Amino acid sequence: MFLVSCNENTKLIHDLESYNASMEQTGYHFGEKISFPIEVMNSVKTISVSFGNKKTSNLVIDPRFFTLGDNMVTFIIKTKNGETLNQDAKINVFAKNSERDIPYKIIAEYPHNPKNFTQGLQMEGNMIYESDGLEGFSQLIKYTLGESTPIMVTKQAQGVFSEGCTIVGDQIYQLTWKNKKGFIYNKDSLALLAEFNYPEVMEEGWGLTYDGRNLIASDGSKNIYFLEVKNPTKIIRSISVAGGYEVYDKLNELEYHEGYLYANIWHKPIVLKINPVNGEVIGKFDFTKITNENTKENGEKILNGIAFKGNNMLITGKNWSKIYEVIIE
Ligand SMILES: [Ca+2]
Repeated sequence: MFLVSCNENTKLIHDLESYNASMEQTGYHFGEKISFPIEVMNSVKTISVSFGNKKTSNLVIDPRFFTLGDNMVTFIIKTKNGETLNQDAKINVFAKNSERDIPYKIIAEYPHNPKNFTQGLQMEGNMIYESDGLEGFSQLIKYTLGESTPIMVTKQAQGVFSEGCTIVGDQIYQLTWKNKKGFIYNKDSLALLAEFNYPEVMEEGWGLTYDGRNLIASDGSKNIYFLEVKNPTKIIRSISVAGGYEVYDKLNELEYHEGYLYANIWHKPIVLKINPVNGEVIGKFDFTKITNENTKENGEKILNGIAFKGNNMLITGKNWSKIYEVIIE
């Protein structure tokens, strides 16, 4: 009897595991129900989903429990034999509509200092504001587009690794990677005005932008956090990002422009256009060609820098020697 039950349990877990694995590509959408194959359901009394800190016995993909993108869950199965079994699974939730490839044309190239390990890029007027990373080399600089010599430089203290930056009125906000804090500078002089702690839930500081109301930050996950400007430790709301057929994580440099959020992804030659209301990716720019040209001799020289010059996008990367101006078609 024991052996039979043991074998049945092994088979049940195996069936559940292969079903869940087979569904990773297909994914689910909000409102759909997870329907397990009949051979699984035949041996099951109840099945519930645990997310670690919360649990539901409803198998509908409900936004109260699931987020867009990948969800790491554990299925808790009570068998008809009265035993409890656990099976870990990745449940992918996709956006309602598929993202489209956005056509573009590169219409201009400008110099970019290849010493700059770019982590944040923004343009205002004819001026580029750039945050550069690496310990011992971290800095905030400003220079005229077309020049690569900065007209102003603020170096970071030893031990600080700078990340994304954004303009908020007459100030600049800048994140750090692992120092758990950010800095506020005077936009004209780049003089340091204040420090803040970014929210505890953000494991690291990556990208930063501003939508006219809130700071918007990434932390290297699939999540984007909207922070209060006056107190950036406070999260106003957050979104998870996914496309119609693909999950994305490691969201990095950000730019908010005309109602949409643009993000590039760590070690990928693409820029996503995201609906900032719900996290759905609506379009994707493929910058494989310029990324390959710039990444040739060092794989860490990745695309990481999005700014807007009017309605044209500016793209650069870590240690790239150029900034590209992109007209969106
Ligand atoms: Ca940016």
